[in-house]
Amino acid sequence: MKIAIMGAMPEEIEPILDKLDNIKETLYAANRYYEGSYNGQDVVVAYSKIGKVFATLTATILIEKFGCDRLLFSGVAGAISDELKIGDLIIADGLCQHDLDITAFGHPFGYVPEGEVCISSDIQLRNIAKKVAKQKGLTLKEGIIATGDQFIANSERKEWIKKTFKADALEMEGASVAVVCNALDIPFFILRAISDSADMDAGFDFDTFLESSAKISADFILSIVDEM
Ligand code: 3QA
Repeated sequence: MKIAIMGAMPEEIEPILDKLDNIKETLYAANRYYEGSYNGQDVVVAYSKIGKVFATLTATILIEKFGCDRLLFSGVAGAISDELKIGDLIIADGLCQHDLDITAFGHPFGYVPEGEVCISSDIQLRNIAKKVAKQKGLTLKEGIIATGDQFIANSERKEWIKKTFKADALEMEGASVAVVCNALDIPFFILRAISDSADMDAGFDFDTFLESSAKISADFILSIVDEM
């Protein structure tokens, strides 16, 4: 088993890199990939850069070039559900693209022919995450994560995403990782800790809580690796 651990921003993977042994850095496709081991388990770590296109590229390379057969995403997200406060953890049971729109042809938001509105993450990995949360006495919400190439700092847009996709949190990479892993048949899951509430304070909150929330997510991911 070789596990890919992916984030979008440097802050999201730095707490993980700090814990790896024997790191080997490879430059490929204009990005850095870090092969190493965590408590004896082979892992490959990378941050993609922000957004769906970069995330798609990085997830594909982690699988196709580095031979990873599991993919875990760790990072931060904007909350939609009122239950989620800054620092809280959510795992995606399903992921959708809120900015995908060919509704002019009568299709639902988030859908293109031969695709699906919502892609499910791996049930076994989700169960491991729940077990780890229980052991640690942490609350872990399970729900739908909506992805799009927009930083949402607007309550109206947030409400629209909530209503349209029944989403609990939003970010900018998860659904593209889901598309890649689903197509290549690689078990994956997406974990996020809340950094903001996607409202008019989101920019400020994000800057304030990016580092602390990214660390919460990264620590949880490493406990999951231990449990796999
Ligand atoms: C936002 C990051 C992107 O990778 C998606 C954080 C947290 N809150 C969000 C929100 N809307 C959408 N996504 C999120 N991540 C990048 S913009 C800031 C870049 O600063 C999740 C996320 N409300 C870089 C310094 O200039």
